[in-house]
Amino acid sequence: MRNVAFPEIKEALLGRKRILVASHLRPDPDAYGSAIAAALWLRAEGHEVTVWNEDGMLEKYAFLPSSELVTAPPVEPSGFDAVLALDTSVKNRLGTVIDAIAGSPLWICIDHHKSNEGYADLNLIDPSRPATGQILAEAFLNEGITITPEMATNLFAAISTDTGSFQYHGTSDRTYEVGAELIRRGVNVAELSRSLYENQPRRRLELLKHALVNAQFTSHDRVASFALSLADVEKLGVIPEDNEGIIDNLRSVEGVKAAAFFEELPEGMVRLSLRSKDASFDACNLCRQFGGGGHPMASGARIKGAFEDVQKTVLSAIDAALGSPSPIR
Ligand SMILES: [Mn+2]
Repeated sequence: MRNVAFPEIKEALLGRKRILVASHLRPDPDAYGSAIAAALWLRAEGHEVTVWNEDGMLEKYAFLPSSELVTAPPVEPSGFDAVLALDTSVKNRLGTVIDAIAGSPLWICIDHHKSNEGYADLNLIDPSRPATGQILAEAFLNEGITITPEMATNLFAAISTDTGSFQYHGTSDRTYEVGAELIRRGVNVAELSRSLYENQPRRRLELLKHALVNAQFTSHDRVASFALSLADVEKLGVIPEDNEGIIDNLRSVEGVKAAAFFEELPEGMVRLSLRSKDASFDACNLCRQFGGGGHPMASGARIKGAFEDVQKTVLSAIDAALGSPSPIR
């Protein structure tokens, strides 16, 4: 694959009138924030910009400035001169967006997933950055591109959530510097953080209660996991977007190196979300064994099989990957 620097991408977009900006399904604020910030930049440059996400704009992130730019793709395909895919590790994570693109536009990808093999014509993939939003923010700063308060807020939301509020692996001095630059350009940190972190629906708390009561500790208490069956979903009345972040409560337990969340899906499928807290356990490698991928510290997979069987298989694969516990604790 060909990895390029941002100026080459900027150059390639010059003179391309209609640009589609897209990001991965089951979007998080990095997917949305990067897409909205990129769209605002491209609009300011005079392009005709469309922003699609398979899930449209989720209610819980609709507070992001200019969130109304994001829509679900239409059924009838449209043609574009270029497609800019953001935060999307494999093309099929764009979901129904792909079916809505007619013709063969120039494909550009900007992403920070280690597992991204570069499916676009021009790829800017930098796994050393903890969020796609940071790659974009640095690119804008380096190129002297005007970052409006709306763009800054979207980029800050992207970085804040992907780093667990500037905490996780990959958060560097540069991340804080970029954060500071964005604050100087108009981010209201307290207001944004309240919208991001202190605005959860009651349903989500019910799900958290369920997770805490049903958490299991295995592999000498180095693995914490919980399972959510279709029956549980029905009983609790939760919707998929409520799941986000629940797993972090399990990972936060002392001594836990890996946290797994198993979600039963219709038609004999199971969604695995896997988190690592220790560099010696690579969640991405583990998920790849099951056809998934992501980051070393946060990955996922969709696995076919009976709910209980998949849990057993995955937990024993994690156990094997962890090896024997060290005798000195
Ligand atoms: Mn991301």
